Amino acid sequence: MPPKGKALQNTIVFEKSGHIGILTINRPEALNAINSDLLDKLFEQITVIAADKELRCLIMTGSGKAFVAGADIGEMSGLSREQSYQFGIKGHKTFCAIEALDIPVIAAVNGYALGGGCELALCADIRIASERAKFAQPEVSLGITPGFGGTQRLVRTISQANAMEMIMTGRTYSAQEAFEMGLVSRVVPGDALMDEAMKLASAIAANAPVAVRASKKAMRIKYDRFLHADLEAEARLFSSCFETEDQRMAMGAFVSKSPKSEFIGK
Ligand code: DAK
Repeated sequence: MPPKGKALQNTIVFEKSGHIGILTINRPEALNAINSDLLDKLFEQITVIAADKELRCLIMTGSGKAFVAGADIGEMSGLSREQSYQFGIKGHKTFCAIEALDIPVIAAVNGYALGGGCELALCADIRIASERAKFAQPEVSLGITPGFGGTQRLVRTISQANAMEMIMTGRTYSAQEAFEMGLVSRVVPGDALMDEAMKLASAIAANAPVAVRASKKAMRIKYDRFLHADLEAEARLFSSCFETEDQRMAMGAFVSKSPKSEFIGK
């Protein structure tokens, strides 16, 4: 059945197909990078979804060749420590609202899921990936730490060693490697991604809604314990990286499309 509904805002598109919601991050000209405005619209849309009692499952995906290529580096490049802290708190509010949905959330990762994009996928209950998907937490190569919950959600999702390696190296992982680490539950051909996501969502939506919601809540108890306090600690740590020479140099190099200098530790 084709999705019904209409776009609420430009950068966030929401459609419904029966009991299934499909939320698309839609800023393809910047590979769906998350800026403050997009974050506000995402929060607004999640609030609408939370109030919709017809919905039984939500799929999140991205338009074009990216799921989300990260937080918007141009917007972040000039932030002060205090502004970066506020940006992080705003991100946590939105990402926690996704996790707090009582229906299951599936991330259908269609392409780049980098930095804030990988962190957004981590807010879903189930992640499936196109074979074209790429995953990374490259923040340390930009002079900062993950700031939308990656340091906390990654260690709760995959092994400590794999999470440490992924964040400390900043390297990019293929969809197959993400599957082997347990970051995604399956990899499917690119053209089949949304069909597979819809099949999965339909199977979930055909089950008893009260039981599905109760199962989700029960399975999240251990994961969610201390999460909010841990995210607050993350926010304090990443803001300490802002206004450093390394952060200004690395983000400035991305924005001006020039090569990075060596990091100096200041
Ligand atoms: N931010 C802003 N613009 C981005 C972007 C991003 N993350 N990623 C891509 N774009 C833009 C590019 O600048 C380009 O714009 P124009 O030049 O056309 O105006 C357009 O998207 C297309 O990108 P490319 O021309 O680069 O496309 P390619 O296929 O050649 O390369 C790429 C694709 C994904 C390899 C490349 O775009 C890339 O390396 N992008 C950056 C990936 C990245 O490093 N992402 C992680 C960002 S760090 C925090 C909160 C959150 C976070 C941290 C702190 N606090 C609250 C403080 C999270 C941090 C991150 O996510």
